[in-house]
Amino acid sequence: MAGLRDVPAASPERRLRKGSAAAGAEMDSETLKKYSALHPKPPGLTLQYGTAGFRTKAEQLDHVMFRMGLLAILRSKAVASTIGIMVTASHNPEEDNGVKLVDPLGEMLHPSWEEYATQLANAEEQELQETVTDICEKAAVNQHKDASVFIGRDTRPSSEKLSRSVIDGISVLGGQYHDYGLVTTPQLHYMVCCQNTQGQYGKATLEGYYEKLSKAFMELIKKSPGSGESQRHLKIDCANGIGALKLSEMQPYLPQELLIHLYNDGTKEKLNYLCGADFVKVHQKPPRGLDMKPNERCCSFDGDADRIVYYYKDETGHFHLIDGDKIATLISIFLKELLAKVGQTIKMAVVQTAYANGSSTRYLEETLKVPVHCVKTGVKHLHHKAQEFDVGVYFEANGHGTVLFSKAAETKIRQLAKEEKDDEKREAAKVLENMINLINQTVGDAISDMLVIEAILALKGLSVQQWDAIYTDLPNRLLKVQVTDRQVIDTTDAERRAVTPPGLQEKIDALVKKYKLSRAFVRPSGTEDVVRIYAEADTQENTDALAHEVSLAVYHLAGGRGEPPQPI
Ligand code: 16G
Ligand code: ZN
Repeated sequence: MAGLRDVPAASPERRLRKGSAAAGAEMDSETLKKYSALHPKPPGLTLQYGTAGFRTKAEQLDHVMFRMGLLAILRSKAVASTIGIMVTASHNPEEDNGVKLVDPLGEMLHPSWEEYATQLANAEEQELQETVTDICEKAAVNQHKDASVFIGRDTRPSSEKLSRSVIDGISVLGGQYHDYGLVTTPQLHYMVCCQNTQGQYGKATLEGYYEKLSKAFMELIKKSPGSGESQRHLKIDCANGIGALKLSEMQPYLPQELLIHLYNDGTKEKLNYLCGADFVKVHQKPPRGLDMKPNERCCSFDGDADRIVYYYKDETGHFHLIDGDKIATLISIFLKELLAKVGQTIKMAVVQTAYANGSSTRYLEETLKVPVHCVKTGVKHLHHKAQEFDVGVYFEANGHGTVLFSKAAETKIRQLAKEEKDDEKREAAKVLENMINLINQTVGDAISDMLVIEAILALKGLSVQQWDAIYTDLPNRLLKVQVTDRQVIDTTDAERRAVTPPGLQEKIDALVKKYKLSRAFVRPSGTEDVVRIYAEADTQENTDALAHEVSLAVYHLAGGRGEPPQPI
């Protein structure tokens, strides 16, 4: 693979290895059998490649890892590019693990291949060879092509061994691989993108990542009022995960102006336990292990550092969460002003899911006058939609998001930053150019998002309270209900309406009508065996009542299991 030779092989973590079988040779079925026997599939166990890949208890995943190593090679041959494999279960408990594949430009695995992933993971031992052959035929895999895979893993105790199983799978099919070891999920996405764009996106090393981001950040904050004099402090809850490790590595690259203080760095407590972005968002309370003084700016990463939420405590001790919706709003305000200054017809839109707080959607549409689009839950849906615009800002309320710039918009901005004669326009274009360099366009990235937010707050001279006050969140409640088969719930309109079971949507409509500023929807979870219920209304009391009534409707109309849901 031509691109592989372009990458410097100097850094210590870079070891390009060749698998056992000769690259390009037909698969040797005896070798496959032999290696597969070392990673036996528990008979009868079936798993599905869901919204975030495979995810379950770590001890059930050995065969899945081996087989995803095989699949990554097939995918790499099919698209003649480097493919990424990340071993992580993100915000799930430490005992879980998971795996997801990364496509050539750093995107999530193409949906047509999710099905192959599921087939391969579920094939019984004696069907494995046939399944591989079948995928090769269906996906027109040219077995004679070279293959290359980048591997990364989070800090879970099970991750190292599982990533070795991935390598076994890769080796059987004779591909080249590079094991980056411990990296955040977005760092691996970044590496894959750098590799496949021949370095245009940056250098495919951790150093390259730190240098690219810190340079853009420094360029940005140079222009902030009081730069060089004041120091900005930020407390970061690292969920006892990989974020702590990678932020400490990055610290020497960061300017004096930003002082980050790391908490929950994984040296004492368990990953994601009572901390991290998911915990803070779901429970709407501070993580354990982070002492918060009034009005201090704090944030939480999740276990693999692809989500971030901010928060603070006011003088009365009241906790204020600043979630993905408010992050998207801050970024949109900032970008919109700059785009207006450069005076080009560069169109911006925001992409959200049904979980976005109604106040955020209203603010974006009515006050900021930015088009908002709603898509199904899951990063790939948001990412895909955001690609339709010159500038596509996407965030899930849970804190996963980024900004995508179209090739045309990026070229225009870089050109203006270099050649524009009008000083004000040129300066605005330069800021935009640095934003492009700072944001990780491959996927939501807690480190990159944090730097984007810190730069915007510094440049606009905004405190965390002022940011929070842009709009007031509507009270909201998220519940879950267990049913016999969650697939009896089918939804439409970006999951905002239930099509089945019959009568459920009519019931929800009637309940919603009882309250002011109210909204509710239900959807089967893509990661847990539950149905999720979301409600919002004018007061917390009404919201909780509505959420409870909707959960009862789901319980009765969709085959609830166990005890009926209790009032909140
Ligand atoms: C996964 C998704 C996340 C989504 C969540 C919903 C990716 C990488 N992650 O974590 O975007 O918000 O699932 O979970 O796509 P749920 O279907 O269980 O509600
Ligand atoms: Zn995550």
